[in-house]
Amino acid sequence: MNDEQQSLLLNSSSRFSPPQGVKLSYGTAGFRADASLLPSTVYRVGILAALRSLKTGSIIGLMITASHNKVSDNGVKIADPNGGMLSQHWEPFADALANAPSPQHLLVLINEFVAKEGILMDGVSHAEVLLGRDTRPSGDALLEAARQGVTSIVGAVATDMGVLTTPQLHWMVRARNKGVQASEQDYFEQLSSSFRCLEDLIPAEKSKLDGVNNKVVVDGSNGVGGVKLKVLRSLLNALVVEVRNSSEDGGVLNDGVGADYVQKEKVVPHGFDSKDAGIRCASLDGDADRLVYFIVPPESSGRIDLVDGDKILSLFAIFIREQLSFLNENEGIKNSHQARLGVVQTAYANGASTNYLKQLGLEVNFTPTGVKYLHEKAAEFDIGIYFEANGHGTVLFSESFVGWLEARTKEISSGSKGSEGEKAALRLLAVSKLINQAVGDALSGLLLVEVILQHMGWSIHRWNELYHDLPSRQLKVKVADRNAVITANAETVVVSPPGLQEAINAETGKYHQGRCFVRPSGTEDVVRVYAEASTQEAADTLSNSVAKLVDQFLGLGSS
Ligand code: NG1
Ligand code: ZN
Repeated sequence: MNDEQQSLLLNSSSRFSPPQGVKLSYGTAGFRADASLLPSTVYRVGILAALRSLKTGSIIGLMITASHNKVSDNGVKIADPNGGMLSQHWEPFADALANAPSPQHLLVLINEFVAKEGILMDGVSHAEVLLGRDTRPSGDALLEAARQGVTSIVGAVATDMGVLTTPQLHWMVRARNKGVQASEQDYFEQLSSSFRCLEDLIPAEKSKLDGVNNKVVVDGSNGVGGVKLKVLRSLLNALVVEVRNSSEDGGVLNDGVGADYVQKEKVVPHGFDSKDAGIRCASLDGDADRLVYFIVPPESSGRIDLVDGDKILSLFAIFIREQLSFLNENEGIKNSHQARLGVVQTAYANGASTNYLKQLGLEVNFTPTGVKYLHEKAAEFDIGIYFEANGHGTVLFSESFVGWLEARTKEISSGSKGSEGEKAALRLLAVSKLINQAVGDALSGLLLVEVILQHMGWSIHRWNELYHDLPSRQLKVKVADRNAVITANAETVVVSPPGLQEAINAETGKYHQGRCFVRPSGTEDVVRVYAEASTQEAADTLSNSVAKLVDQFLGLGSS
């Protein structure tokens, strides 16, 4: 590092003191904390992003958001060149940077790291970081901190992309690095045109929207998703999208609204009531990377029927499997491409969804919790569908399969209606453009759900009836050290402390259709307990008993 670079870093970092007595960690979702604690961390993540751009020779993204957390929190995370999450290999460096006590320590860390990684800080190499933020009031000042971090590396520029959903920023990073159009307008155009293409390919007998079914009401969690959805809907024809709880409506972000609230509490969000009974409703989270649907029942109990990420996955799987079977039936002789379809879930997926998917003959894979694991696994297939029950997920298409689809669809003369196989190829290609290939995206997910329901001629009730969720319960247990819980087999088995798994097995064995697992949270200082059984009462009792076991084995020691 030359003198100019050194003094630039020392000068700018002296303006951002790290908070005293707080240890921050780049968890499964980046750094998150009360916004007042974050300027120095965001500034330092700006430095990291610039270094990552130098290292990879590609554009990097930096998103300022705390997703479904309360409005006074904020956070920061990095999008890697392919639009995915930051390589896990860099996470320890992120932790070290955020916690360096002084500018001098920071400089030593950076020097050591660039030497180890072989990053050329010659002042000639160019780096670029795209910055985005959600609607949180603290976002503007934190974006400025990020900009200062990026530009404290000689040769690095920061491009402010403005207020965005998290998936929009990931999409833009991916598109820029592929050398294709990457503005926000391009995003909206790609989503809306592929949606219209799928609409045009709906079988004639099902294509008549009946005036009841063409409307979806969306809870925007008082965040950025509602604002963007309003732009997107202006580019659609037949679908009516009513947006409630959008950030400009004045409600508090994520307060009694949004996908996280709806999924965890299973109650009607603010802005919805019994007048919405029976209508197709959906909820986004604060940065619009999660999507769940719900139905308000006719009686005013305040409860909802949740149509969660597992059911979205099932809907996508049915549709894609149908298209693949058309392809194979009609194209089998002409083309030998047998696409491999896989689905990926975590242990939080409802057991009824897993059984259903297996009954369809699909290959179901499990990974530990965390989008990066699911995404990585799904990328092994020609078409990989992954979802967390909480509504984060997407459908990944391999480059070779997209290439095959492109070549196949080019042969179809324009205007011709084509065979079932040809239509299936066109549909799959449109799905690969509609659904975000970088991360889970509530807006693109919503459009795909909507067009598949039209394609099937299904109401939300018909969709919800695919299978019945087993009753489940999630609990949190405070323990002295959550990292004392070590798990294996995609977090379904505890290997340490010894004896705990045997005790959980003995308890679970008492319940019909019982299933239970415990794991340390990656985002909160708790151990989570998940239990399923044939009745709600049984799921509640099982989860309570296992929570007691966790407390006995790992308790705070005070009682
Ligand atoms: P943790 O706190 O590790 O359980 C939670 C969610 C994850 C994921 C991350 C990131 C549950 C049970 N866990 O992780 O699925 O979304 O937050 O936001 O919902
Ligand atoms: Zn989110």
